[in-house]
Amino acid sequence: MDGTTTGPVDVPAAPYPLTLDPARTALVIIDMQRDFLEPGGFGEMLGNDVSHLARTVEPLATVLAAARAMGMTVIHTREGHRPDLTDAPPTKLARGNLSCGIGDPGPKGRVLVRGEEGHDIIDELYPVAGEAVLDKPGKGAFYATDLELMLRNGGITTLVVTGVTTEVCVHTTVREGNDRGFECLVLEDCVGSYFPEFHEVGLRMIAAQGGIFGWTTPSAAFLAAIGAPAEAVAS
Ligand code: TIU
Repeated sequence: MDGTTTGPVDVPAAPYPLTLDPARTALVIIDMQRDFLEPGGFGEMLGNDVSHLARTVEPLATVLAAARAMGMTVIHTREGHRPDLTDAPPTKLARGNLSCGIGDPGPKGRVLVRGEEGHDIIDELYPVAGEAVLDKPGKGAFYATDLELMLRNGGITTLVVTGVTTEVCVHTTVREGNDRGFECLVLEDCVGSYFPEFHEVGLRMIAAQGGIFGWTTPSAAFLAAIGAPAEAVAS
């Protein structure tokens, strides 16, 4: 952290304010990949309307710019598999009875395969040097990855979770993080679902019961609380 904020801050959130220390907080960006966000990708092949996810890009780009300006830890994840698919459960490969599924050639290369165009992160949020890019075979970012090790080694206690999709990979990651003792704050406008109703209920599920899995808040509330530099927020 080389930012303007020192020490813990209170972030207005549901179900109650979350105290976090930006120096011990990681911005986690889940699966903002072409395969999920762009027409012709895996998300659309599953029968989804990808336009529902587009609204997350601009606010997330603002949060990412602020995190970079403040020197906050940033971690990007990508869901996908080795080219030989040895890390993909046969059940996952078979799911959906798709004519073009995981590993098959599609318009953006082999679907959800590492190294292929569709598997990579969209240009607007592309990682820069110093930001971890974590390849995960499952929905959760902790399963079969070294994320927990990286976070513990970095002294991270709080995750600001963003990305897609709200009720699938975001939810799974928040649940996994919560069980491991990390405080998880989900930025409401920086997560999205192909199903608006799942998005709404997914957010409510996180904050219900006194914050059973974590907290939720709009990105503007988070940025104001951490004292994000105005030029980063405006860019
Ligand atoms: N299909 C769906 O909603 N999501 C996924 O398959 N992966 C993620 O959420 N990243």
